[in-house]
Amino acid sequence: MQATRQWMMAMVMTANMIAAVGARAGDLTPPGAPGSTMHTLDEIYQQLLATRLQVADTQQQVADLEARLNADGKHVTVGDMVLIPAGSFVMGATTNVGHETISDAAPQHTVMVSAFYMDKYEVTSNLWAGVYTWATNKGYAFGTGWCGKAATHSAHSVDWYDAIAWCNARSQRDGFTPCYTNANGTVYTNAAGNSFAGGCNWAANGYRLPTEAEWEKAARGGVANRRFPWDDANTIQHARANYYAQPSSYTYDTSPTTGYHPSYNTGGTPYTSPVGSFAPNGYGLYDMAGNVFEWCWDWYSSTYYTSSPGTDPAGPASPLTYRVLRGGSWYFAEAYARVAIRLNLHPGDEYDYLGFRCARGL
Ligand SMILES: [Ca+2]
Repeated sequence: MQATRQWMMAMVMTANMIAAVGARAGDLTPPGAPGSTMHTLDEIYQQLLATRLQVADTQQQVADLEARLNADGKHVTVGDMVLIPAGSFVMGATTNVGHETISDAAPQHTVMVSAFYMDKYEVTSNLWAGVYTWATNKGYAFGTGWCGKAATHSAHSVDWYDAIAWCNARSQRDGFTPCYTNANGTVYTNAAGNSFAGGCNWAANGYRLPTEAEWEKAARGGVANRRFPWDDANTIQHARANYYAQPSSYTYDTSPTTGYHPSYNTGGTPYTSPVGSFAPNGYGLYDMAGNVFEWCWDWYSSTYYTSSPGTDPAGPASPLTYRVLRGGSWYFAEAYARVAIRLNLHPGDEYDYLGFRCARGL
């Protein structure tokens, strides 16, 4: 509490200092030289620096408390993110539910994943647009951008490069450390050229794409040996997700309605749904099956599971051709909504069935 009070006092002092030199919030260059009752730029800088450190301290305290609450079995959410607790899970095609032959999702293997935050929802068109505007005003550059059927629907037609630059912008806008850096260590802000030769700073606390292992752990919702993100059945219906139903082709599709989801196949494609239109999974995450596919960080290798590390795997290290996407979509059949299924596309590809959601380290 004392740290919070100090932080609030610092904020008031800082606001007073800015007012004293006639500068506006967000504009720390005062008009003219400081007078006898004014603070110098250096003084303002020092105070802001102290405030920033106090904010970081408060964020750490919040993270510590969240971890303790989670250890006590509480369901912790931070804004629109959920804390996925540290722990092991069995990754890969679930063999005990029958005909689950997914050659590139074998063998099943146990993976330890450190705690992380995950967006409850796919990034919406509204969230994308807000960060996008902020980012382009700060010098970020994107490729062809994005589309969204409505403000609360998923952003789609986002390529992988734009997605990671957008993650950096969201981090900077919200006061976190960006994760994606260029080869020279600078923040990755230029996705217009569809190239990325840098890496991910996993220790940074900013927004980023989940790894494939993080995504699958999150999708399984804390429940083992299930085909879909829910824990009470190994079947799927339109009541649970937005996908292309073919109950005559798949025994595990018991939907009474076939084809596109009847509630959303209007107004032209894409037939996305407002995020969160269906029940969440055990971690409180929505649309982990269907609506739009979601980009992951990892390069795609069909044989990765035969050699992936047991702790926090992040995909093949060497540059390959395709990046992983997960979770099915309004346009794809039920088989692609399974938690273990792995798809891949070129990172420059963009489709109206493909979006993403963010993870964030603690
Ligand atoms: Ca999805």
